[in-house]
Amino acid sequence: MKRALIFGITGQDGTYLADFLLKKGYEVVGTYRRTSHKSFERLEAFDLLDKVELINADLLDQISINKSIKNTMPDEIYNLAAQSFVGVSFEQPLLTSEVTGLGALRIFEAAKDFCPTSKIYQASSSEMFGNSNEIKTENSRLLPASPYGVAKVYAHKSAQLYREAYDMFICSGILFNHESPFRGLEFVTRKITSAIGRIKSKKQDKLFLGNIHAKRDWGFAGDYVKAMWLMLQNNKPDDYIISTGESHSVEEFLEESFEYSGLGDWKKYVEISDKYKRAFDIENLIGDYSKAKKDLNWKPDVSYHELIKMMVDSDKNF
Ligand code: NAP
Ligand code: G4F
Repeated sequence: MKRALIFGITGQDGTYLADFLLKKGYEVVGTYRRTSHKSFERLEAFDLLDKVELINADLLDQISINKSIKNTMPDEIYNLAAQSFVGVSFEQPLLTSEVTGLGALRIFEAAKDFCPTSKIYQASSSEMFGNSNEIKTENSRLLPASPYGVAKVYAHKSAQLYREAYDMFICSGILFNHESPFRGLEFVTRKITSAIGRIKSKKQDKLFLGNIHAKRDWGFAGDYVKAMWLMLQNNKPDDYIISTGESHSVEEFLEESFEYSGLGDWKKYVEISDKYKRAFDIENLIGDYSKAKKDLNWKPDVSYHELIKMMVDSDKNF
C-alpha cells in the first residue's frame, strides 16, 4: 500500500486529494496546525476524520516538518500548505513569504535529508505569471503581481533547483483558480455563492466586492487534485499547467450565479467597495493545459457553468 503525506490536508485541495487518494487505496497522513479551534470541518464533511492519520506540523517550523517526514517515510509528499489568500499577502507579506515561499523549501530540505526517494508535488500557481495578455504555458514569463505570487515563484524555482541539483522527483503543478463548495469563504466565487444563499434566506441584503472586471480561468478542485496525482505517476518529474482554457470575469460569474439562483439581477444586491480592491491586481488569467493533456491524459471534466450550479446549489441554505 502506498503512503502519502499531505501538508495542508485541512484546506480545500487537501480534503479533495485525501478523498481521492483513499479511494485509490493509499494510506493517507496529513498535517494540521495547532490552533485554539481545529479546522477539521472539511474533513468531517467528507467523512474522512477517522480514515486519515493527522499529525501536527507547521511550515514555519523545520523541526515539525523533519519529524513528519522521518516518522512517515512517505512514497509521495503533496505540499498544499500555504497562506493562500492573495489579498492578505499585501497585508502580511513577510508571513506569506515565510509560509508559502520558505515553507516549501523547508519541505524539500527535509525530504532530501530524510526521505530522498519520496516523489513530491509542489502547489505552484497561475498567480506567478502576473499581468500579461497571452494564454499562459509552462514557458511563459513569471512576473508576479503580489507578495503571494513572489513567494510562489520562490517555491517554484526551489522545486526546479532541487529536481536538477539533487535529482529529486519534484513536480510543480501550475494550477489556475479552482473552486468548489468547500472553497474558503473569502475567495470571490464562494463569497458570491454563500452571499446568494444568505440573501435568499434574508440573513444578508448586500454583497460588497472589489474589482469585478478581473477575469480568471476557473475550474473545479475535484478535477485538479487528480492532475496532482497523475504528475507523480509519470515516469519523469516536470511542471504542468492545469487550467480549463477559458476565462470569465467576476461580473460574468455574478450574472450567471444570481440568475441561476432565482434572485435575478445581481446589480440590485452588489456594491463596489475600495476595501476589497488590491494594491495591484491581475486583470486576466487563462492557461493552456495541452502539455498535461498530452503527457498525463488529463482534462477538466466539470465546466464553468456546472461549477456555478454546483456551488449555488450547495450554498442554498448557507
Ligand atoms: P487553502 O484552502 O487555503 O488551504 C491551505 C492549507 O494550508 C490549509 O490546510 C492550511 O491550514 C494550511 N496552512 C496554512 N498555513 C500553514 C502553516 N503555517 N503551516 C502548515 N499549514 C498551513 O488552499 P487551497 O485552495 O486548498 O490551495 C492548496 C494549495 O494550492 C495552496 O498552496 C495554494 O496556494 C495553491 N493554489 C491554489 C489554487 C486555487 O485556486 N485553489 C490555485 C493555485 C495554487 P489551516 O486549515 O490550519 O488554515
Ligand atoms: O478569488 P480570489 O481572491 O482569487 P485569486 O486572487 O485569483 O487567487 C486564487 O487563485 C490563485 C491562482 O491564480 C491561487 F494561487 C490563490 O491561492 C487563490 O486561490 O480573487 C479573484 C479575483 C481577483 O481579481 C480579485 O481582485 O476576484 C477579484 N475580486 C473582486 N472582488 C475579489 C473581490 N476577490 C476577493 N477575494 N474578494 C472580493 O470581494
